[in-house]
Amino acid sequence: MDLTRELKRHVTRVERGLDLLLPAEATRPSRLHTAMRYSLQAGGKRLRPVLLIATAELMGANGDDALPAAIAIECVHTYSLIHDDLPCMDDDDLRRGRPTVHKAFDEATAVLAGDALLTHAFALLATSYVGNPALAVALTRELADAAGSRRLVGGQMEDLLAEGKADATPAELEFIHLNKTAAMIEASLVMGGLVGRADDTQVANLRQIGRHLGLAFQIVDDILDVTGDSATLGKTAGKDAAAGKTTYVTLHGLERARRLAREHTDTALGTVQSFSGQTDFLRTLIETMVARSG
Ligand code: GRG
Repeated sequence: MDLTRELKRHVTRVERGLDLLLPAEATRPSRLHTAMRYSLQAGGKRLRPVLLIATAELMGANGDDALPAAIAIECVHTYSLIHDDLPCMDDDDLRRGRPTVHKAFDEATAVLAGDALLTHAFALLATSYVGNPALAVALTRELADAAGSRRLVGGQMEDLLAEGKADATPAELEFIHLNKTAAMIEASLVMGGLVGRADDTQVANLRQIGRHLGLAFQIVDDILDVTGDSATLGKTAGKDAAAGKTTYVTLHGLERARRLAREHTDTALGTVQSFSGQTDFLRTLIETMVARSG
């Protein structure tokens, strides 16, 4: 299969959806809506929305029906990046290859743009799936769980608490990454499944894929922080070491970290095999997401 062409088809659909489903820059207050679009339209890789749409299509749904859910997850992901970059959190100047929102605008605007994106995500689910209330509720619950205090926000809290703590344990690190990173990847797959009317077993399998893919993705991110450069990454490299953070690389070394990433990827790919239908794109996408570590 031609991954590049298929990926382009998905990303084009997501970019079009972002433009269509976000308030226009001119909407009052224009500064806020401009900041929301500035961060969203800065050219992220769109992995989560593409995963969501690809999963819905794998389950036999029409990709357009999955688009509002895909935009909702990208809104939540982007809010988390904007807030993560703030001086009170990771304090970063560069994101998606451009100045972070608080650098390009100001801190208060960055906080508000993040708040507004998070809220907009749920408004999108409520309005776009109003014709299928059971689906609207299931999608809302999934996204709220993944983005909430036990998962994304909780993972970020423990990440901040672990900062400078050179003796974090593998179990602590796993909690952080299962929630800070894997939760949103898991939700992408599950929400795609829900749009495609997945049954309970299929949802459980999608969760399993998301969990292992999320961990592999984070291990690769830790590796790239050591081996990558800021220009290629579009964000500041070497930040983990500078912050004295425990990562998969500090805990296990580069070679074992690479091996662990491979193992989690293989588990994710193995579970994809449980789906009948056209799994080529999903399998290739998973490989691509974790192939960045070289
Ligand atoms: C502020 C509640 C809150 C959470 C922040 C997302 C996050 C949690 C922190 C960002 C730091 C980090 C390394 C997170 C791990 C997940 C990750 C690698 C995010 C970046 O995702 P990509 O590479 O980014 O898909 P793009 O820009 O391509 O969308």
